[in-house]
Amino acid sequence: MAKRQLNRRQSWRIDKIQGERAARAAKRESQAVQTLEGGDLGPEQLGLVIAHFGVQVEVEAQDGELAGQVFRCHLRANLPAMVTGDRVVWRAGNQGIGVIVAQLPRSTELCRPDTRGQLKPVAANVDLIVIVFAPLPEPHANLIDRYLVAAEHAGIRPLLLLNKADLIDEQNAVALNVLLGVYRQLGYPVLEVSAHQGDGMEQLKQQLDGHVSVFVGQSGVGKSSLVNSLLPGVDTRVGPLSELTGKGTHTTTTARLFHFPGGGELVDSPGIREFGLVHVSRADVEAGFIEFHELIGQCRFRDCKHDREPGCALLKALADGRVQPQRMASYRHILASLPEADY
Ligand SMILES: Nc1nc2c(ncn2[C@@H]2O[C@H](COP(=O)(O)OP(=O)(O)O)[C@@H](O)[C@H]2O)c(=O)[nH]1
Ligand SMILES: [Mg+2]
Ligand SMILES: [Zn+2]
Repeated sequence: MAKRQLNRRQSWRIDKIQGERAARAAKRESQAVQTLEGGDLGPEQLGLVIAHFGVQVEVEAQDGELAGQVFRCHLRANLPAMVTGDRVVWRAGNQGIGVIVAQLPRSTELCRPDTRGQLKPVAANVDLIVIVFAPLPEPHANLIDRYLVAAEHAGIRPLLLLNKADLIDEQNAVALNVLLGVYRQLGYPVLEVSAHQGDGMEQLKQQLDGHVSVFVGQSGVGKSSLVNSLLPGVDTRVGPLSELTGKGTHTTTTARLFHFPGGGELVDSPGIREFGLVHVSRADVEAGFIEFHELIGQCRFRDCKHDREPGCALLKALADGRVQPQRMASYRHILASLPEADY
């Protein structure tokens, strides 16, 4: 079915209404902050944003006697937008409501395009991308390579996780070993687990400890099963902990931060699990193939497309076996899928 197109007048009205709504929300917000600031505020302390709803966020106290407790917080005007995973300085007000006074620098940002195609951060300070695949649905090396490019682009370390190890049989074992071998040879950490049978789950917990992780991968590989097994008794679909004050400003969370009982944090939302390759250039794709790093810049022609040019360092490495054919094919496939303008 074709999407109903809004005409210009309708879109203009919607934009206008949304603009007015945002202005009213901002006004309420600054009044709320003023009221809080007028009262007794606690000392400045460190906090972790565990969820955000438009103009308000949920902050977990990181130090002092409040450590571990969760507070709804308003944002002081002039602060940048907050996302889940942000580390902040905040002050407690009365009735469990606080004010964020500063945002600490982010070590990483996971971005997604919004409805207008603009890249927006959705999570901050994630430092491990767990790329999940399984014997079934049949894994595609190309998809794994896309996630690796995305991870490299975001500056976040990847972990390759083969789930459903209980489904490895005589039929698929050889192909799976070849696939895993490609990534082990490149030096990527690879783990085999079964969310159902529990094999390898202890090693996985050890790998997650001390990190802020996201789980990504195609539908059906067992991400929900893994997360449920690692977070027993937690409903990851839950939105806000409580109804927030702002009437009519019902906004759903884009991501929420959870603590693994075995150590480490998970940032999770359906959107993040679908995190893929967005808005990368040819150079980004090349940078995402770690075995190319020492080869880029070594070709005879500076604008070499590594296609059939003489003196191409990548083609030579391919012929010598230093670049694996499957990875070269994957590289070409990803490049071919980029919009023309990104070349
Ligand atoms: N055999 C087997 N099946 C699994 C395992 N983990 C998940 N599944 C099954 O795979 C299917 C998809 O799992 P789900 O967690 O919904 O995957 P998601 O789409 O990535 O979130 C479900 O039928 C699960 O029961 C596993 O370790 N072994
Ligand atoms: Mg799922
Ligand atoms: Zn070349």
